[in-house]
Amino acid sequence: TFSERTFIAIKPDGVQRGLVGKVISRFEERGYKLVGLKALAPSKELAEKHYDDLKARPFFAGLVNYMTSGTPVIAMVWEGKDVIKQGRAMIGATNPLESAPGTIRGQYCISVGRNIIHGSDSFESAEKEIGLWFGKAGELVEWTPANVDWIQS
Ligand code: DAT
Ligand code: MG
Repeated sequence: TFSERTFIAIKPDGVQRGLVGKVISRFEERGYKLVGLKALAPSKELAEKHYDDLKARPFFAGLVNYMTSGTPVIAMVWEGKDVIKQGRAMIGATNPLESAPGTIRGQYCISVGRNIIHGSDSFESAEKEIGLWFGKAGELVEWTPANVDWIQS
């Protein structure tokens, strides 16, 4: 729907590699609206809650260590038509070696353990992740872009 929101995060490798602006530009240029953004070094508790559905997987400990390296994660909420599904398509497959060229992962990375970006995979996970990373009141901003009528009708 029009006001659908998704949680997108640039992971520590994306930040270290200077890809923050490029990722933000793709969402901005597509016509999506940024309603929340912050840099934070997530706690182990936050990383574990974020990836709760993967806790039984053999790579879970490594995944949590990577996310809690001390390098910031850039946590964002993007809003707009079909943004959850479209965001996943823009990001590309989980394994960058299977991500189509031109997707974010397909353009910028080659390793599943260093795949630079996260995006919510469903409405339910978007709700959960936005609440987890932007739980405090006032962290998300409702606003109307001046170009809104030129992006959707
Ligand atoms: P996605 O990030 O595309 O939603 P996911 O939710 O299945 O993928 O997994 C979360 C992250 O865990 C993924 O971005 C990278 C890591 N991961 C997934 N599968 C992995 C594997 N087989 N080996 C190492 N890391 C993996
Ligand atoms: Mg996932």
